[in-house]
Amino acid sequence: MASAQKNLSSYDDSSLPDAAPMTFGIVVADWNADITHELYRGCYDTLVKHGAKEENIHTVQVPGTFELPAAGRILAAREKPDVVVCLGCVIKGETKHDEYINNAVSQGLVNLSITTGKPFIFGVLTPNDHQQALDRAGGKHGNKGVEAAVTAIRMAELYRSSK
Ligand code: DLZ
Repeated sequence: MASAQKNLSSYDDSSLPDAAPMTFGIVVADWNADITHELYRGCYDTLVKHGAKEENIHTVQVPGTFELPAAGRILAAREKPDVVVCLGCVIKGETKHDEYINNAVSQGLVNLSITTGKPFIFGVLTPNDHQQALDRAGGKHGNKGVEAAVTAIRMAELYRSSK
């Protein structure tokens, strides 16, 4: 029987769509700034590397990860970007604050994506300790801000094709 499967593309660096016509919002939390500002750098540089124009990348800083959904909504309404990337880092501590924040933010961002029809990208690290965060912000596990940017470009393409 003939297969109806689509050949899935690998979306490595060379197969990503050109980001030149796309517009982006980035919200970055300042809590754990040594980590989140590195995520931001990786994200921003990756968007530009793939053709995004600097004037089409709108950035907002917020105090902590908990503020990402509210600020993302404000940024989306103000600048009308194709996609909003939200970057933060919540490190596990002695209390359950990380669970409350991470659950609220992941739920908040998916709710925004569904209710607005615009993609909101979850670029939040949820490490057990500071070293795990460093490992994912330019360390041995790469920079998750780069991955968030790649996801944003793919989702911006999908969003633009739906308009
Ligand atoms: C309060 C708090 C704590 C304890 N830890 C973090 C964290 O690890 N990462 C982070 O981004 N934010 C943290 N915050 C701050 C909250 O996200 C938020 O800014 C405050 O609760 C005010 O709403």
